[in-house]
Amino acid sequence: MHLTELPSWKALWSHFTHARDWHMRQLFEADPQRARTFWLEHCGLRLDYSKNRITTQTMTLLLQLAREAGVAEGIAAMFAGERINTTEHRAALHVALRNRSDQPMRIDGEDVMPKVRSVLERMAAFASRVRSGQWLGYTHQPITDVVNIGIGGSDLGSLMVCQALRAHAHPRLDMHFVSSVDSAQLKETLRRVHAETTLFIIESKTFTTQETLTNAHTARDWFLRRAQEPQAVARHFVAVSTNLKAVSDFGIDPSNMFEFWDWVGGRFSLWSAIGLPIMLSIGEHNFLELLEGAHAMDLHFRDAPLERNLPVVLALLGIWYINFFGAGSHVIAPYDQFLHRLPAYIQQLDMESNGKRVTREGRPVDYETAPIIWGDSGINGQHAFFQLLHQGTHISPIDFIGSLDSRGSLPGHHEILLANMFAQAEAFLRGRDAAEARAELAVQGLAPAEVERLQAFKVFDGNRPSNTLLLDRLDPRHLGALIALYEHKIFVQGLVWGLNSFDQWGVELGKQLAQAILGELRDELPPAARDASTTRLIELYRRQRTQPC
Ligand code: G6Q
Repeated sequence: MHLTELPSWKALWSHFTHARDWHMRQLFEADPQRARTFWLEHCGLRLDYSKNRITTQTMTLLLQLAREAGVAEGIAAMFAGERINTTEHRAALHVALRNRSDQPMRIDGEDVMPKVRSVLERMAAFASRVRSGQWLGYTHQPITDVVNIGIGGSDLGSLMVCQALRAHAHPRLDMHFVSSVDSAQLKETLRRVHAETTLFIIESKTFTTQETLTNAHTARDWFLRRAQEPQAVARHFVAVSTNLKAVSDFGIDPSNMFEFWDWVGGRFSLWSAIGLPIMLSIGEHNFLELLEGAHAMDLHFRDAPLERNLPVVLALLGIWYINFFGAGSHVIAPYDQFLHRLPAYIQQLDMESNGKRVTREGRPVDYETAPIIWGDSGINGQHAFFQLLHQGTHISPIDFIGSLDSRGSLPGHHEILLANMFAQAEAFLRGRDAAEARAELAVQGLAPAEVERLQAFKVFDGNRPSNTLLLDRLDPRHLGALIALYEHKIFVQGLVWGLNSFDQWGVELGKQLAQAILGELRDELPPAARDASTTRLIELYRRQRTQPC
């Protein structure tokens, strides 16, 4: 049945006519157990979702929505290796990449686990040689720098995890990530490394991506100018791809290629060979811990009842705000400097998965889908964009993410960090009403007229929803669980909205047009008929190339 026809959807709308007027201050006053009721723990992750505009009745209706929308069946289909990516006729079986049990995982009857394990073993053997210093460059020196060349799903995951787990990084290996075709990034990186001791990893699922291949060719030319001998490439270039032919056409020995498969979506690929930079940086043991954490979350997601299922609950809360309150965006605010790339990572995961306007059947939706995901380090955000979150006209639910463990922190710092995180969540919940604002101003000894004039600016409505996610500690296992939590949350939302969360056709149009425009910028193609604005921009560039300003 169509989403908006479901009984639970209609019941939620009728429930919303009351819920929109609730203030969370009253919800907390009315129910002293609230912080216990709306609390879930699993895999070393604690979710406090009591600071939401919900009651138990709201959750009952949202869970009914999940049941009527077929969430349980969708989860089962994913784990069964069904081709749930219907536009590309592919399974989305990234859970197999971190299946640490001895159970098979099948696609069309074939158990994919033997090949998953075999690639993991090759990665581990290679990583161990590089890390131990056995793998030598063309001048017989150990590797000191790893440059990952890739973009989107072939960049963000490894970059985010390597930064998050910097405390576990190998002391000799400096990790660098080059994604942009703006040569500034590659130039800057090459300036900092030496050909003799640098390992390049070219990561591309398709091995056709313009930005990655351009950077890869430039890096190889740079390397050969220094090494002077083509055989040296084999000691310094490895590839991660699904496209063996394109990798060997590029000149990388197939024995230096680490494979993955079409059933691994780019943005879900850090668990595959795409995670090679992660394994090089943190080692096999820690990489397996990352997989273990994700696997624990997978089992929880597959087996826990919907009402105690962390990804399902987070997904339903999101739907409550997006579809009923009209919240167009969602903020990710990590209170951990090492997690500062997490918002960007989740941005791709969510917006590329559910930024869709037609259902799996190709029918336009008549409800909102993915919100705009944004965010940054929470402690920095407090001094910047949090103003809008507190007193602006938009309502953006916020995920506060922090860890309980202060080990590794300088004395006193971790408490200040957590105090701020808790205080912000409290402020978003309670706000400050006019009476409180007046009282605060009066204490400062201001004249009554001035108190009256200023109070309007000092009022905070509060009632702004947030989730608090606390990790026991930021380590490979907890990070694995955290990432898998978001992957599955997004999948559940896609299921409720009836979307295919695993394709990304929106990325295509710009790529095709860029190829055509490139031909014109280089005078290789005649000007095509296009809009006046684009034509003018192309002409401007071509003119200035012959007559620089
Ligand atoms: C991810 C997307 C996209 C992709 C990049 C790189 O899900 O499909 O971000 O990862 O476009 O693609 P290649 O790995 O094929 O170079």
